[in-house]
Amino acid sequence: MKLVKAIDNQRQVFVGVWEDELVFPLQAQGRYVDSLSEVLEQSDPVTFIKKWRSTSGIDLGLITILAPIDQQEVWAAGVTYKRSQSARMEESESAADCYDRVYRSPRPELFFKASPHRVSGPNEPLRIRYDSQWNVPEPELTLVLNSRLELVGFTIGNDMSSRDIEGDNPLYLPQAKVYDQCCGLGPCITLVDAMPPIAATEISLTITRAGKSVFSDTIGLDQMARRFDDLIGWLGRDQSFPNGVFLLTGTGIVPDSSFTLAADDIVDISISGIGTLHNRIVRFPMEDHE
Ligand code: DO4
Ligand code: MG
Repeated sequence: MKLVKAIDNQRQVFVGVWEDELVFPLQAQGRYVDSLSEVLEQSDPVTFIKKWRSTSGIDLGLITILAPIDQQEVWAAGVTYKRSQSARMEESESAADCYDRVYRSPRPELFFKASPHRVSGPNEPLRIRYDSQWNVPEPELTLVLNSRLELVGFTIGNDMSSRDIEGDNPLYLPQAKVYDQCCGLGPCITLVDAMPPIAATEISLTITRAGKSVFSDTIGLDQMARRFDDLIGWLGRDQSFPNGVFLLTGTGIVPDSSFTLAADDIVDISISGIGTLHNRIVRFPMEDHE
C-alpha cells in the first residue's frame, strides 16, 4: 500500500492511498484525514487505512502530490556504503581517517538533516547553496518511523550535499547538509508490508542536463553496511521524537569528483517498490543574498 499527502484545487490537504493513476482519500467520520501521523501512529495502520479509504478515487492530474511529511524531524545516516567512504576520503584529505573510522565503528554517523520547512516534495525545486561550487544529490532509501520508533514505511530521500564545504573541514558538515530546500522526500510512503525484499531493492539516480543524461548509476541495497534496526537503535538513544522521524540511510552512489550539479539539472531517483522522486535544481545568485 502506498500513501500520499496531496492538495486539491480547493486547497484541501488530504492523505490518500495511491493506486495507478488514482488517489483514494482517507475520510474518517466525515472529515479528510490530513496528517500522515494520524495514520503512522496507529497500532495497525493497514486496518485504519482499509476502514477509512474512500471508494472513489481522484485522478492524479487533478491534485498536487506534496512531500510526505507533517511535523517530523528528518535525520540522516552517513558513510553506510563503501562508495560513500571512499568518495569522502578523496574529498577530505585532512580528515580522511574520520570517514574510514566511522565506516568501521559500531556507532554510525547520524546527523540532523532537515526540519519540515526545508523539505521539497516531488516536482518541487531542490537547491544548491550559493556559496558552494561542488554539489551532488545523494539518493537514499528513507525509513519512516513513528513516535515509538517503529518502522512503518519507506520513502525516497535526496540528501543534497555541498562536497567542497564538507571536504574543507568535517566540522562544516551541518552547513554542507542543512539549508533551505536541502532535502527531497517522496513521492509516497510505501508501507513495510508492501515493500519488495530488501535484498532485491535497487536505488537508481539519473541526472539530466539540457535534455541529456549526464550521470546515471544504480546500487543494490544489499551493498549497505548497516542494518535498519541498528541505525534506529542508535538514533533513539536518549532522544525522543514525539512527531515521528524520517531517517535517510546513506548514499551508495556518488558521481566522480569531476562532476557537480548545476542549476536546471533534473534529478530522478527511483527505488524499487516506491517509485521515482523527480526534482529540478535551483541556485540563486550571490547578489540575491547581499
Ligand atoms: O559524512 C558525511 C555525510 C555522509 C552521507 O551523507 C552519506 O554517506 O550519505
Ligand atoms: Mg547522505
